[in-house]
Amino acid sequence: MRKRTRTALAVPALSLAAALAVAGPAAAADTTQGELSPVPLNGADASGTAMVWVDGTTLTVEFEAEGLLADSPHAAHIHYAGAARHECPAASDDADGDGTITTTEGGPAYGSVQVSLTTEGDTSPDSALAVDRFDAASGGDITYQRGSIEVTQEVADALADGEAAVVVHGVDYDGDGMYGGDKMSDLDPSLPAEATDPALCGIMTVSQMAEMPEGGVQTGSGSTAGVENVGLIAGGAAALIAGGALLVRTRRSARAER
Ligand SMILES: [Cu+2]
Repeated sequence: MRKRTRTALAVPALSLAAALAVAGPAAAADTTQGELSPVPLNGADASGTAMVWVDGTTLTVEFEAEGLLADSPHAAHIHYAGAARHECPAASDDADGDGTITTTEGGPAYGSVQVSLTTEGDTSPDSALAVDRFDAASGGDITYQRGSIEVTQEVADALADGEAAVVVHGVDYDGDGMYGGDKMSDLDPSLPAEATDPALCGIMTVSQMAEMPEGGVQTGSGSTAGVENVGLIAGGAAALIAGGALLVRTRRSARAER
C-alpha cells in the first residue's frame, strides 16, 4: 500500500479523494463530513459543506461555501484541541460580551488551528494567517480541494472521532463589502477583526459516504448537501481512471528500467 500510495499522490487531489471514497469499507480511509453553518452573532449569510478523508495521517480536504464576503481572502482551518468542547461556538462564547465571536473566543468550543487550508504551500498552523494563500471567494463562493496534507496522529484521530472542526473566517459586520472597521483582529493587530473572525463552522463526523457502494448512493435525509459532493466524487472517478493509467504507466516504466 505504501508504494502505491506514493505514486497515486502524483495525480490530482480530487482523484485521490475519489479513490478513497469509491474504495468503500475495505479502504483504510475514514470519510468525514460536516455542514458548515454560520457562527452565532457574526452575521455571515453563508453556508457550506466539508469533507475530509483521513488515510493514516494524510488528509484530503474538500469544502464548498457560498454567501461569503466576495473577493476577500478567507482563512480556513481545521481546529481541534483535546481540552476543547469539540463543538462550534455558541452565542454564550462571546466572552467579552461585545456582540461578536472572535477566533479566540471560539477556542473553548473548537480548539486551536491544526491545519491551514491554504491553496498552495505550507498547511501547518504557521500559515494560519497567510492571507495571500487562502481562497478569496470570487463572487462569495469557495470550492476548495487539496490532498496530501500531513497531520499528526492526534489530529487524524480527532477527525475520525468527530472532535475536529472546519472553520472559515472572514465576515463583514458593517456590510460595506470589504474588510475594515475600527475593531482590530485578536490574532493580528494589523488586520481588521472582520478579516479573521469566524464566519462558518462545522464539526466533522464519520460519514455514511464511507460505505457508499460504487455505482449507487443511498440518500434518505432529504439533504442536498451530500448530493453536491457526490457530483464531485463522480467527476473525480473519471480523473481516477486517468490516474490509474498513470499508475500503470509508472509501473511499466519501472519494470522496463530493470
Ligand atoms: Cu480557523
